[in-house]
Formats: sequence, C-alpha cells, structure tokens
Amino acid sequence: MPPSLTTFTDEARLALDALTGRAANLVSPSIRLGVTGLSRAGKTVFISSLVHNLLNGGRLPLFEAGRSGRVSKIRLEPQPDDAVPRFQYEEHIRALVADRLWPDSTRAISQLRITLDYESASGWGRLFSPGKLSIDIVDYPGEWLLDLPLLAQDFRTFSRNTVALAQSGIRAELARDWLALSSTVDPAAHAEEATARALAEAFTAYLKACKSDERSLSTLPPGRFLMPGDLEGSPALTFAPLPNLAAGSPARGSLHAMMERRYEAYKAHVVRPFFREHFARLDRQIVLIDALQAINRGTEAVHDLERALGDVLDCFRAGANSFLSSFVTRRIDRIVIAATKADHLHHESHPRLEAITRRLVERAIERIGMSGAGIEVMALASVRATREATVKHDGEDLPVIVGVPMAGERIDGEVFDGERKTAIFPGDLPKDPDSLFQALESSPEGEAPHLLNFVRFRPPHIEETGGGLKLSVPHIRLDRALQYLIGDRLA
Ligand SMILES: Nc1nc2c(ncn2[C@@H]2O[C@H](COP(=O)(O)OP(=O)(O)OP(=O)(O)O)[C@@H](O)[C@H]2O)c(=O)[nH]1
Ligand SMILES: [Mg+2]
Repeated sequence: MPPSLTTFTDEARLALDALTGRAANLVSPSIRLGVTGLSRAGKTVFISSLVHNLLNGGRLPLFEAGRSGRVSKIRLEPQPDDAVPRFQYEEHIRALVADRLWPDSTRAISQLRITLDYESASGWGRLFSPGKLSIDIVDYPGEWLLDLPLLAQDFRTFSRNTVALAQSGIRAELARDWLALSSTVDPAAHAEEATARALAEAFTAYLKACKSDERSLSTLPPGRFLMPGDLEGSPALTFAPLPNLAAGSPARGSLHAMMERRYEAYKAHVVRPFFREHFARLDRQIVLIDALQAINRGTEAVHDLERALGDVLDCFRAGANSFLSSFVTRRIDRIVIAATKADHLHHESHPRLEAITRRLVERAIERIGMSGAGIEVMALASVRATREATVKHDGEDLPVIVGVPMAGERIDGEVFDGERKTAIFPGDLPKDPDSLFQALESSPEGEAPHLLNFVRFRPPHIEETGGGLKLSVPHIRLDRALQYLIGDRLA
C-alpha cells in the first residue's frame, strides 16, 4: 500500500466540502462527473458531443429517461465553482460543426454545469423527487492525470522508477542525452541553478520524444513538464529525477536536496490541489482510452498504456486504506471504461476492441477491488466521423468505413488533402487480446506488424433539417455511457 495520498488537512477540508456539498445537494441534487483520460484520449470531444446531444435532442435511445419523455427541459447553468474557468462549449461546438475542426489540446482546467428537469418514473419518486438534476463536468489536460501516482512516491522512489523505465526498451534511445547528462552530475555537489535547468530541459526533451506521434508512449509524469499551464519556467518545474542517489537524507545545499525540495513543492502546490479539488469529489467517472493509437504503434505502446492506466486507476483504489474510500459521503460507485474513436473501425470489430480494452484495465481493476459490480467497458465514438459500407474486392465483400481523412494523413504513401471522401478497409483486430501484449516477447524491438489502416478523419458534415437547424452530432454508444453514468439518478 502506498503511503497516505494526502495529509490530514486535506482530509479535514474534504470532509467539510462533503458536508456543505451534501447540504447543497438537498437544495439542488448534483452529480460530479469525472471525464478522465490521458492526453488526446478524447475528453474535450466527449464532453462537447454529450452536451450537444442532450441540448439538441440527439439520438439517445438507450438513455431511458430521455426516450420515455420524462425529461422536460435541459439547459446550461452557471457552474458551482466560481474560481474555475467555464468550459468553452459554444466555441468547441462551432469549430466542430461549422468548421469541421477538432479542438486543440486542452491547456487548463474548465467546468460546465448542465441541468435536467425530469419526472421520476415511480409514483413514489414523483411525490418526493425535486425533479431536477445538475451534472457538473470538468475538463483538463490529460497529461496532468499522470501526476496522481506521484502523490504516493517520494523523490527517491520517483527517481528510481523514472530512471529504470527510461533505460528500458525503445525509451533507452530516447533518453540517451538526458541520462548521459545525468551521469556527469554529482547529486551531492553544491546546487547550481544552471545544472538544475539543464537537467530539467534534457528530461523534458526525453518526455516529449516519448509522447511524439511515432512513439505514442503513455507513462510520462510529471504532467506539467509537457503541459505547464501557467507554471512555465517556475522553480516547481525546474527539477528532474536523479540516478544513483546515495542512501540517507541529502546534504544541505546539495543538488539532491534542491531537486527533492522542488519535487515536493510540485506535489504540494500543483498535484495535491488538483487531486483534492477535482478527483476527490467525483461521484461518477468515465475513463476514456485511445486504445487504437497504441495498438497501431505496437506492443511497447500497448504495454505502456496498460502501465499508465494502472498507475492512474490505483489512485481510485477502494481498499480500507484508500484516501478516496475514507470519505463515506463521496465514493465513486460507477465507472465506465470506454475505448474511444470506435468510428475508425467497422462495427463488426467493436466487440474485439471492447475485449482489448477490458484486457488493458483488467489487472488494475482487480487491484482496486472493483472487479465485481460498478464497471462497464464499452467501445464508443463521441463524434462519428465515418459511415460504413461494403466494397467488393476479389469477389469478396469487404466491410469498409467512409470518411474524409484530415489533410496530410497518409496510407501506403498516399497523402490525403482534407477534402476528399475515401473508403478505407480498417483491417482486423486480433481475436485474442493477449496477442497484442505478447508480441514483445517474440520480437525484441517490440515491433508489431501494422494491424490497422489508421488515419485521422475530419469531423463529419452535419445535415440541416428543413428549418435550417443543424441536427445533433452523430455518435456511437454515447447514450449507453450516459445511461450507465446517470440513469439511476433519474429513475
Ligand atoms: N474519429 C474520431 N476522432 C476522435 C473522437 N474523439 C476524439 N477524436 C480525435 O482525438 C483527438 C483528441 O481529442 P480531444 O477530445 O481533444 O482529446 P483530449 O482527451 O481532450 O486531449 P487533451 O486535451 O490533450 O488532454 C481529436 O482531435 C480527434 O482527432 C471520435 O469520437 N471520433
Ligand atoms: Mg482536451
């Protein structure tokens, strides 16, 4: 069990939060929905499309309260947390629908509240239910998620883990410059700002190389090194893990002491507030996973994704010592784990994508003690950018997807222009999910055969109805996710 993830003051403050939250809940019932995912998993797109579909009467047949006509009114309302910027819903939707552009990477935290007026399904419920439910959703840069596991690590552990990982597999090549520089410094020597900065820069360059599109590795903490927000250049970001630390506590004034102090400052001033103000207050959670990107980059990327998700899910451990479960008032009782961007595959492949996703998180889920009820795994597309078709090829019917690949995307040397519609045979996912994880042992370079024809598509063209009104954003299984996440609260 990692050391306690927080301090007593955090817990006291949270308990108070929970109390006031509960009082407020009597007046206006609310759910805090966590949309969790590593960078580029599809959080911002998911939130935008979910809200758009709710506000515009989208096709949500599996969302029971909506389908049966029990939801009378849905609207955006002022969010509860005044100090957090508002989620730029209107801008994201304008870009998505009018310009057919995806949102940029998220650089800071933001929040949105959507409120539903509904009628309870049971006569008893109708008598007592206030018939109003607010859903508070928070968006943030995915990189920051990888900071949560740091709360349980001291500087020595962090250094050891990070250096060991950097020496393994394809990372060794990417980490060469940083590790070489690290080996020339003496942690016990007098601390110099220039040395600290050079190490931090070399370490950041290594993290960036791991994240690059060709590598698509996932385990990349500390998150602010890749997405600094308003902390760029501050001392809390000017540190790096150090190899070969001597036992015992560092000498005063040494490089080791300086790095350790900054690492602890990073945790105290950056990570802990994010955890306390956002994660520790969630009721429900959807974890979005871009499994296709990792599969496409090969076994090492798949393993790395599994590790990153495991590290994050461990923070939601439901054991007796868990920080989160020590709060009787707030406990995540439902988690959806969703492979996103399923519109890159023909629907015949969705069950396989689901099986792979389950395999990715299986061990972590067992560890956090949620393997029984409370977890739903699915494949979804927040925005369906393709449609399906079949083409005849050598007398055989091939299932294909049709969409507009983004400008600059390529398959087999063909470069797309961002305008032309194209039919693509995405390829088959393996029947046995384990095979994606095992290839590493058979080939030392971790090179997997290219399984999928994978290109990024532009957002779809959205039809107008007779009255000049745009229809809502098309999706795959957004309604199933929604029903699982909040359906019971509208019963
Ligand atoms: N085809 C398709 N592409 C998607 C979908 N959702 C996300 N994408 C793609 O994935 C990219 C990342 O989506 P975002 O929602 O910005 O990801 P994020 O999790 O907010 O990423 P950060 O803000 O960097 O943490 C988008 O630019 C799209 O290219 C989807 O449902 N279908
Ligand atoms: Mg985002």
